[in-house]
Amino acid sequence: MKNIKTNLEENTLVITINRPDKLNALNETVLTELESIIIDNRDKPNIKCVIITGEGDKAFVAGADIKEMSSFSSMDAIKYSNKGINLFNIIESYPKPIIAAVNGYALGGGLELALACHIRYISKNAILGLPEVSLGLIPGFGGTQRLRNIVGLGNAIEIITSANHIKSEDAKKLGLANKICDNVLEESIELCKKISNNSSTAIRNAIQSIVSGMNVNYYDSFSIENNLFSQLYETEDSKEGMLAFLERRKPKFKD
Ligand code: DAK
Repeated sequence: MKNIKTNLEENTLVITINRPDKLNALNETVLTELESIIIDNRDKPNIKCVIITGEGDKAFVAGADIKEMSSFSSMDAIKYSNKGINLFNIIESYPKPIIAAVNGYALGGGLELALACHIRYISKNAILGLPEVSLGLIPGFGGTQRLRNIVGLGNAIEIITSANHIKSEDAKKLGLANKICDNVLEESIELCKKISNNSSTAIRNAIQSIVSGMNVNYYDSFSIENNLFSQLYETEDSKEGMLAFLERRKPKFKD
């Protein structure tokens, strides 16, 4: 891999976007490599959580690669756009929790990537924003929709139309960040360890219920939840989880 590094921290796969001299901007190679790693690890039972972060302490991802984008033909633009949209949808619907460990700038496509992740832990020096309108563009990887879902209509319109840089405290207040961290990677790994103690099958169904529920009518979403809930009664994990509670011991999930 040219622009991505990976390492395993117990059951957590840490993916680091590695272009620090370009503030980890997303070029086509990064998107291709990220997609391949995400897909390859989807069904590996030893991997229970994924963290995406950026190399260095200055940036998570400073956006789509403006230099690369500026020389696109319209065919290139469609290819790039499809690649990004497809990848971010895969991330959002991934069966394992994906945490964005935001260590500095998360701008444009970088914030869109973090918004597609399930959880956002950010460093104190993090700066978030969708400045595309200042380049004569709009967010194109699903950011308009995901931002609105997370911060609400008024906040989303203000953030996108102003192209404001949002500091960590404000990001937390807006609900853009789950937590401001002293050491964002360490604290993300700690969270993953906690998550890994729980049943992976139940976690998979919970994420599916939450994410698919967003795309249907409110009352239909309860049927999705109901189906995913009842399916779990056929798993060893649910039997073990409830038995362990009754026997006052820690469960041993098989996944
Ligand atoms: N792309 C390419 N290179 C970048 C970059 C980026 N987004 N951000 C930074 N760099 C590069 C700089 O060019 C510089 O490279 P050299 O000149 O040293 O070779 C290096 O990283 C260091 O950056 P600076 O020298 O600028 O560092 P500073 O500390 O002075 O400033 C900064 C940091 C983050 C404030 C600044 O670099 C900056 O404003 N960067 C651009 C941020 C930005 O505008 N991001 C949004 C990009 S647009 C779509 C899909 C997606 C998108 C749109 C449509 N469709 C499918 C339709 C998404 C668009 C975007 O993300």
